Amino acid sequence: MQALLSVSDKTGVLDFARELNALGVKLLSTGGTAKLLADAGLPVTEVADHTGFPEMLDGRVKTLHPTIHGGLLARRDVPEHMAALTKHNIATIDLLVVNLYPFEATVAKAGCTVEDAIENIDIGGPAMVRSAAKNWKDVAVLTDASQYAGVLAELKKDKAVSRATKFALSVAAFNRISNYDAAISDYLSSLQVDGDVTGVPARSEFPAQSNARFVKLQDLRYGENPHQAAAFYRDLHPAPGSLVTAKQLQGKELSYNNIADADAAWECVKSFDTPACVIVKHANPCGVAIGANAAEAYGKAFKTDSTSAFGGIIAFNTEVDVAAATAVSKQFVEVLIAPSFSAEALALFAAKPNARVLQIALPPGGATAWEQGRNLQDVKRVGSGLLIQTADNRELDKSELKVVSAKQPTPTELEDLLFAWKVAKYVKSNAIVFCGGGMTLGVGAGQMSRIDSARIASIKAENAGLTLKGSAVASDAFFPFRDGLDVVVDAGATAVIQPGGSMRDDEVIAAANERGIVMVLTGVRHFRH
Ligand code: 93A
Repeated sequence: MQALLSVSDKTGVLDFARELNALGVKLLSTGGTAKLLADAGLPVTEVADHTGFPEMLDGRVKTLHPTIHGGLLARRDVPEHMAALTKHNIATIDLLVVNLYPFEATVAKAGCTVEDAIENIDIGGPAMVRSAAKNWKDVAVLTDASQYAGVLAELKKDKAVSRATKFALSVAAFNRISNYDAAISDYLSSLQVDGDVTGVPARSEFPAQSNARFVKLQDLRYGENPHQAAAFYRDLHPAPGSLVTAKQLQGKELSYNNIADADAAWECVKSFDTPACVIVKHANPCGVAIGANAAEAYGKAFKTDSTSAFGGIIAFNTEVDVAAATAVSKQFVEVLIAPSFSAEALALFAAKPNARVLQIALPPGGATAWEQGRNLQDVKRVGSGLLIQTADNRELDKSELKVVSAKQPTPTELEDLLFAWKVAKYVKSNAIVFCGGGMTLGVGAGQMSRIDSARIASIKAENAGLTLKGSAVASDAFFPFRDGLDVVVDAGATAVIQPGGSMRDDEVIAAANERGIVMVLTGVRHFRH
């Protein structure tokens, strides 16, 4: 077995090479790495001696030679490949250890010149890594010191590196190259096009291009409207329990709007830890409820706004059993989402072949645990730019609530308030959400003025024949004036939850006291646009 070691970051490589040597592996190496090994007394052949071609152009050409790439790329199972190696007197290279010129670290240094940056673009290293990674069945390619120990353990135990490890190393290698090239591309793109490219470029903390990497899942028939083209991508490493991990069990192909609405419904429903149902229409929940089981939660959610629920996206955070399926199948449903379905429930939906049924496993440890850990990003396109922010995954703890009214909330009111607050986070701003008894009673979404959202929410409750008397209401942002508050109290609300923080908080709190209602401040805002 022959190994080629060529590393800029020499951490751990000497020990690794020593162990390889002890296992009888022949060592090939480039200038600096070879010197390190030779100085430590290891038998090592310089690549230049191996190829018979000297390093040249200040080291720009070291390993770019058929003797090296032939040794890496030849398929051991193809006799013609092996015959070609013999003909040209090329020995196979079975283990490649490369880490690249430190481009990222170089450009991160204050005062890095374009020249410095360019000289740190590694060419020969990535070329070898790609050759080895392509030929992963025959070559183990190590691109990071953290991989040395595992490979060594396998070599000691089995005298070979397993197929699974070689494949994993190949994937890691291509990921590394891809990130490396992205860093080069980001840096070069950040240079001012008409500026002095030989000077010190202005470089911000954030790369010029997003480092987000996506995998295309499918082309969509069209976008938000039929004249728009669209495709669906997922993050390279998606969060468990996210929409992109869904398995479609039946139904027509998902459309752009289906996917957007399904995401809104799923994100909302999975934030509850008791059986819950969320019905979404045009990106807003038009009914949200919790219940003893899926069927009860659905029944309550449907009641909020049965008109809008028609053709809606319905999501559950619990198994859809036959009772829930029977109830749901009475309405026209575009997409149905749940972590699981009973066999009878699925049989019931089989009779509705157009309904899209998605199964998504809940994330381990709960949605919020995962999202907080992952710091997911929200991206919004603006003109030829991007707005990127961390996701709004701020969950409220009861202890953060501040009762500012004279009247204290009862335990039931507190529950209703927290429920309303949870829902308001998923309603487009300005959001006003009336709730009671673990269900939404009226949802006012997406209005330019808060008072209009309040009016719409109460009109909708009235249309649905629901009483708002004694209801709890959540407002996603503070009341700028008392007028919005008066509308919700006139409609019947007796408890309000809102962030607070308005210049006129005093006036709004005084109004709450004047009207004898409970007011709770969260100190957190949930704009959603
Ligand atoms: O200048 S290069 O792009 N040309 C090459 O042919 C080449 N071969 C290996 N850089 C090249 N390398 C890189 O040299 C490796 O990727 C590694 O980072 C570095 C190790 O050089 P040394 O062993 O001389 O320290």
